[in-house]
Amino acid sequence: MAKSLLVLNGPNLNLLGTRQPEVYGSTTLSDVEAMCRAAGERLGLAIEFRQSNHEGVLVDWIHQAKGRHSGIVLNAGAYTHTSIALMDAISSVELPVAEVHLSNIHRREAFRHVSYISKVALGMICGFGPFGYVMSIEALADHIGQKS
Ligand code: DHK
Repeated sequence: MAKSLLVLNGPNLNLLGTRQPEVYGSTTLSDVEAMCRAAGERLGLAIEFRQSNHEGVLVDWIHQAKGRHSGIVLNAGAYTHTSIALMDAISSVELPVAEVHLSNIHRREAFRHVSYISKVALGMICGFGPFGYVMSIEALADHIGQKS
């Protein structure tokens, strides 16, 4: 069976395309999903793509990823900067996590410079818009030894 990655999106990312386009661009979340699926196909990886506005739901999905997926691409939205629960969930499942942000969080408000996810992620990509998701998938594919 093909290896798979979970691509997980947090709060407000369902509004991509119309939400502050000057910050997040005009690409919709379904466009991002299509880009992820194309990258997965190219690399021989199945992609499960999800979004929730609820912290506990994201925690549940991270738990369920253990044994089902080989890694997680995570844009936790604003929970990036607040959620010890998400950080602990990632530590608990011991899966490689690629943290991604559309915007460059270090060019923005000081409260966005702190990431609880970065403390447990394999690495982080930010500031390259939706292409960051593709880079994250490639980075995880390389990490888990997946050859296309
Ligand atoms: C998305 C959000 O919703 C913000 O809360 C983060 C991140 C940045 C992004 O750039 O994708 O601060």
